[in-house]
Order: sequence, then C-alpha cells, then structure tokens
Amino acid sequence: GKRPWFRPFDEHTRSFVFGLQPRAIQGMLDFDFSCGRKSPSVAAMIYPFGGHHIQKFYWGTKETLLPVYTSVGEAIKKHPDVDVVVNFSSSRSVYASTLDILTYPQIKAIGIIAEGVPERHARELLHLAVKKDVIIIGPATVGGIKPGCFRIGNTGGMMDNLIACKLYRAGSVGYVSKSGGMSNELNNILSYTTNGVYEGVAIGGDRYPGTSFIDHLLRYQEDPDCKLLLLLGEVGGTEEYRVIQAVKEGKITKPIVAWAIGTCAKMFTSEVQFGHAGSMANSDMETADAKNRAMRAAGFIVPDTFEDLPTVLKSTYQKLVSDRVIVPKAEVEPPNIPMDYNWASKLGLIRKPAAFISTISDERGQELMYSGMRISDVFKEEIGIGGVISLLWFKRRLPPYACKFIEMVLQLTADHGPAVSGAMNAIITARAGKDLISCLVAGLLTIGDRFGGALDGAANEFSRGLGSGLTPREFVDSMRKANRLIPGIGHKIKSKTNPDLRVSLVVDYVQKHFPSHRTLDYALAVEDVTTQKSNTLILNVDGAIAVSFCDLLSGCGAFSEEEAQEYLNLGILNGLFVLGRSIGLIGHVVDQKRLRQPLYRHPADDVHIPSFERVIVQP
Ligand code: Q5B
Repeated sequence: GKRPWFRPFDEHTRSFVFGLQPRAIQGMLDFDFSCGRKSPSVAAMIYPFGGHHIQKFYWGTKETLLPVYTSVGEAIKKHPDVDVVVNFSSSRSVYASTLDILTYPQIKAIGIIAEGVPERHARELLHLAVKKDVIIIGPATVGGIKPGCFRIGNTGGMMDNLIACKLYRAGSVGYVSKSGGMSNELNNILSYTTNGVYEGVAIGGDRYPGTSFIDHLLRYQEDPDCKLLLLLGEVGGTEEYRVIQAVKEGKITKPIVAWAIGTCAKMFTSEVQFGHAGSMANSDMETADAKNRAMRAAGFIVPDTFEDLPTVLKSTYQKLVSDRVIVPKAEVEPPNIPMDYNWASKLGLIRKPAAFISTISDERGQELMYSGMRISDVFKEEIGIGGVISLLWFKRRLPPYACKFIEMVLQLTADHGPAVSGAMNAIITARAGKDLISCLVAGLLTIGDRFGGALDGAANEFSRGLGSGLTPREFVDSMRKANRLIPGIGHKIKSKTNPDLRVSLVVDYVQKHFPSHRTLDYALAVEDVTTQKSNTLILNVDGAIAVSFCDLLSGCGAFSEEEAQEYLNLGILNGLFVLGRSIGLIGHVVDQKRLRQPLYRHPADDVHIPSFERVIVQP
C-alpha cells in the first residue's frame, strides 16, 4: 500500500541503484537480510553502458540475481513497486540522471551520493524535487538508514558495525545530521544510551542539500513510532534556525536533543572552513556556539559539550521510558550474516587449502619476483634471458656459461628457413588470414618426435645408453632391435658432407666451456656408427642440444643427480626448441602478412590421388 508522507522508507521499500555499485548493493542486501526482510530492498540496477545484463549477489547464504537496465524508463516499467532511487552517478552526470529520474512520478525519494555537484545544479534539482513532492537526500552524503527496513547505499559502514549498533531493528530515536561519518557515531551512541535509531538521515555537507534538517524532523514529528528527535547541526548556514522556528511555532513538540559541532572554530584567529562545503560561519549567528545557545533557549536539550551528548540522550530516553512514552521491546537476535570471504580471510578468521600451488614467481608484493629475485635485480645484474630462464624453469641461478648456452640454443633454433614443417604450417595459416597467435600455435603444434621435438627423447636415450654401459655400436643395435629410430639422429638435408653448422657451434662451445661433456662425446661416437649406414644419419641439432644439456645438468654443480634426472623426465628440453623456434615462426607470420600473401592452395597435380574403386550401392 501507499506509505504515509512522513514515512518514505519501510520494510517493503524497493529501490533502484543507479550506477554499477556491486559492493554497496551487497551491503544493502546484507542489511536487509539482517533485518529479516522477505525480499531484497534493491530491485535492479540502472547503468546506461554495457547493455542489459544480470548480476549475482548474496541473499544470506544463497545467491540471487539482479537485473541491470540501461535506462530508468525500462527499469520503471519492469518494477512498478520501486519508489526509491539511490543515485551513485558521478558529479558530472548526476544532474542529468536525476532530472531523468524526476520525470517518473513513481519515484518518491532519491539519494544522491556524489560529491562536488555544482551548486547551481543542486539548487535546480531541489527546486524541481519540491515541486514534484520528491524527497532528495544529498548530494555529498552516504544517505540514511531506517533500521529494520532500508539502508541507503553504504550508510552505517560495515555489517559488523551495523549489527553492533543494532540497526537491524527499529529504536525510537529519529536523527538528522549533515555528516555521514558523524551519523555513524550517532548510531553508536544511540545504541548504548537509548533503544536505538528509528531513522537516521545525513543530509550532506553541501550548501544546498536536497532536503534539510527541518524536512526530516517534521517527518519524525509526524511519525507516531518516532519518540525522540536528535539534531546534529554544525557551524555554517542557518538551517538550525528553521528547526528553532518550528519548535517555537509548535510544529515540533517531541523532545529534541541537539548539538551544533564546530565550537572549536573560535580557537582559530581567522574564519575556518571545515570539511563540508557549507561548514563555514558567514556571520555570528552561523557559529556553532550561537546555534547551541539559540537551540537551548528554544527548549532543545543541548549538552554543555559534545562529550556530554550521550549523557543527555540517556537521561532524556530514560525519562521517556519512565513516562511510558517509550515502551522498549524485547531484543531480537539478528540472523547470522555470512562474512565476506576476503574480509574474513584478512581478519585471519578462516583458512582453506589453496587450489593451486605455484613456486616460480610472485607479483603480489611491491616488486615482481622471479624465483625470489627482484625484477630490478634481474636488470641490475644483467642476468639476460638465459638467467631469466634459469630462474623460471630451474628455480635457481645457473653459472654464466650455462646461461650463455641457453641463449645460444635459443638463437640457434630461432629459425631454419621457411621450408621446415613448422614454418610451413605457420605460413599457410597466416595466408588463410588467421591472427598471429593462431598462426604461431599452428606452427608450434607441428613440433614433435620427428620435427624439433626430439630433444627429450634424445636426452633420455643417450643417457640411458651411456648409463647402462653400452658401446655406441651396442646402443645403435639395441635401438634397431627394438625397431626404434634414435631421437636426435638424422636430418632431411644435412649430412656428413653437408654438415649442420649449428651442431658444430654447439659442439665447439660445449667442448670449450663445459667441465664435462660425456654425453655429447657418446652421441658423437654414436653418430660415427649411424653415418656409416647413411650420410644423413648425423647427430642433428635436437640431438646435439639435448645431450649437451644432459652434461650441463649433471656437471654444472647446480643440480643433484636426482634433480637432473627429474628435469629430463619433466620434458623440459623440448621447451628450449619451442621457445627458440617461436621467434622464427612469429617472424614468418609477420613476413607473410607484410607481403599480403593470398590464401594458399596446394596444386592438385602435386597430390597423388589414387583412382577409387566404383562403390556399388546395395538396393
Ligand atoms: N633412419 C629427421 O628422416 C628424420 C634414423 C634412422 C636410426 C634414426 C629422421 C628421424 C629422429 C627424429 C629427430 C629431429 C625424420 C630432426 C629437426 C629440426 C630442423 C628440421 C629441418 C630445424 C629424417 C632413412 C633411413 C631409414 C631409417 C634410417 C632415419 N632416421 N635410423 N635412427 N634417427 N630422426 N628429429 O631423412 O633401412 O632405409 O629403412 O626421424 O631427431 O627437426 O631443418 O628440416 O631446425 O627445423 O626422411 O633441423 O632421421 O630419413 O626416414 O627416410 O630414413 O635411415 O630407418 O632406414 P629422413 P628416412 P632404412 S632435426
């Protein structure tokens, strides 16, 4: 049903939130749940960008979905029960969005959160709102709270604070303040000096708030469930005098406790502008002291200092209880609101096993770390790409000759012309118009046992042969007997007479710099055997790199025997070819695109297709 004019929010209030404010909305829904509301107070979000979609929120321990509309009109049409909008638009767009909202008579109250709204815009909005009988709270405010019923945005702070201040159920005190921060303090004070807040509104600190103290106090005066009024005024402006006038005219008759903050302004030698745009005294009567004097003279209950506010609230409340104006209700326990995982985790209240373990890098601190080495030190110490690979693949610093060897491998394997399998695939894919990553992946996926991916196999087989004491000839025979090709042996075009210079470079480097090169020597001895059969059965680039790496792992002093074997078992060596060849594959893709090469189709006369047998179709 329709709410009375003095009660814009109750336990059935439904609202729209203008702007994408998932945290604020979750806060509102958690508050609703603690109040025992049957349905969430937020019906939908309105956000003009990104299209109509759905967002997920918690309702207690369960989840609920809220629609996001792109226009106020659409939202209004879908939710005729909504009559409040919490407008989180920025100061730049809040004027236009509020004007839009005001065109829909269904909306009876608007909370404007934005700070820095131009005063001209604020005045126009408040003028229009008065004409249309719409309550505006703000701008420059957290909003307000109706315990047990409705919370505007982030008012009242975190859930533990709301629960501590018993805002999940109604008390008897209606307050109004300018500051959202101070209204938190009032929530707290009222929770231990009285039976709590009936409704609290922070009108905002600007010079032209949409509604002022008097508007809300007149509502509280009219509301039979609100028994005690509390006004927290402040230095600047004359709004408190409108309340004094109303008391004098008998429009406000309920007991009213009041204080104007900013009494310390007199301690300064010049005019003081406090935090709020409106909190500066432009005349004597705008000072906090003058206001406190005037309010006291008009019969308000004004403490001597702000520190005495709790005492006078307590005594005033107790009098109302003994006069039976207020009959305190039995306390209700609020339902348990599940704590946000992140928050609980921050407080150290929960633990859970991690789904992933990662031990090579860490970007959570101030500086990115590679296996414990700061990225700035990576450059300071000029460890190069070989050093970075040693950190990220092997989780340790390798000696400089080893890092240099890794870099040599990357450079040697970077490319081997356009005709090799991987480059062909990347080129054909590029000519089919695919993006760089697809082309690269097409090329990389070609790497395997026969092409470029023989390193791990070679490392395993040659170290097995060497380790088990087989002579090179016995090793070759054992492989032939098992009907297996020796990984790392053989090349399509390179041979004894057309040697692969990449292999010579590797062999020279290893023989010069490695403390031990037993596996390489063994592989070269195997090559002597295989090349007796065919000129092309040389130790190829995959094989040469692989056996050298076996020598590096076992001889550089950075790995135990088990660790060296583990890396071979993990298949890390093919990674070297993959990484190196990615450089060339990307080069080929860019080259094809630069050359604007058209779609490739292989000539049909280059493909032998045997003639098919006639297929007889059975009747
Ligand atoms: N036979 C590489 O084959 C290739 C034998 C062998 C014992 C062997 C072949 C092979 C092992 C895998 C390997 C890496 C397919 C190669 C690379 C990177 C690259 C590429 C580029 C770049 C070549 C002829 C006769 C047959 C075979 C026998 C052959 N290989 N016996 N062990 N390993 N190797 N891959 O020339 O009696 O006549 O039947 O699989 O290490 O990929 O530049 O192109 O940088 O991009 O076609 O360098 O060797 O020889 O298969 O006709 O064999 O030799 O059993 O004997 P081919 P096939 P038989 S480096």
